[in-house]
Amino acid sequence: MKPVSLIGAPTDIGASVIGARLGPGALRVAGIQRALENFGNNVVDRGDLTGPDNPMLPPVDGYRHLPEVIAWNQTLHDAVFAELEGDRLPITLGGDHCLAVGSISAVRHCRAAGKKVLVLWFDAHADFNTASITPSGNLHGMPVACLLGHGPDGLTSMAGATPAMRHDEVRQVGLRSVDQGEKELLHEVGVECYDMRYIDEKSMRKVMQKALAGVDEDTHVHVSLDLDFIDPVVAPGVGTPVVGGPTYREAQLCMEMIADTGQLGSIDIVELNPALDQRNATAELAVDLLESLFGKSTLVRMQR
Ligand code: 4U7
Ligand code: MN
Ligand code: MN
Ligand code: MN
Repeated sequence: MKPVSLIGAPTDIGASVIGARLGPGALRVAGIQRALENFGNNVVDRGDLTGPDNPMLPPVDGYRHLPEVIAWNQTLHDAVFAELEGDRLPITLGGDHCLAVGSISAVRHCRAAGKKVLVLWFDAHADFNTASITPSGNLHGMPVACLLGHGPDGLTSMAGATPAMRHDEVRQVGLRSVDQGEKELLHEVGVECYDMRYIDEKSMRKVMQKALAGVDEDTHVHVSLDLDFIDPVVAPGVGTPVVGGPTYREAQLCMEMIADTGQLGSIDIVELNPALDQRNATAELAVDLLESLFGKSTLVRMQR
């Protein structure tokens, strides 16, 4: 396994519910570094990035805090890029999900981009809004659209090439709250989505087999984990909870199946809101899921 770098991005600049700025601290309190070291990983905590404060202003032309969101993402992009160029595995500790523009643009931008890239987007939401269709103006509801070229210049061109990603390089798992305009755009663009109905009908195992189809030794897998992916009974510490999500074990299975590929290259842990959490349970859950991503297994029976 590559050496790991933790990068804190303490901001809620893309959300309207504040509190995600406290996420990196809560993940550290939950023991993120020690947990990964226990698997024999070399882990360095790079500390927290800095960026503009959240001015809590209303949207302008369909976007809230666009200049501030661009600033945070450019800083994160540069930090993630430096880790990838150093052949390390960066974990972004968010912060809200607008940050995935910066981290994933860095994946596209780096040397490893000679490789194939697969982004696995775990989320209750599709994050596929644009200025004209967003119900909120919140940029944490737009990062996938931005990465696929639908968004403001400052966020679509961060990887150098625009768009940063092709639609068939992103697969979304766990969707259950997608706005009407978003749904239409998702279909038009053709993003592969495994919504909750599909997960219920086919099982998480089938879904992950499909989501991981085509991953080979030449693939960089990026995991973008919005903690509102998991059912809020298990993961209450998020700003935009949606009932009816995956169970603890279903979420673990996703991570275990990704670990089995051996192709994990970079991670975002986002949307943790410690101000809404219950005794840091959601941060501890995030650490459990990370352990599985790095190969912790409940397997007792012999491997086939
Ligand atoms: B998250 C929403 F309208 N779609 O755009 C929006 F429902 O990163 C929610 O997935 C976005 O947590 C949630 O504001 C963004 C809303
Ligand atoms: Mn999200
Ligand atoms: Mn979400
Ligand atoms: Mn959210």
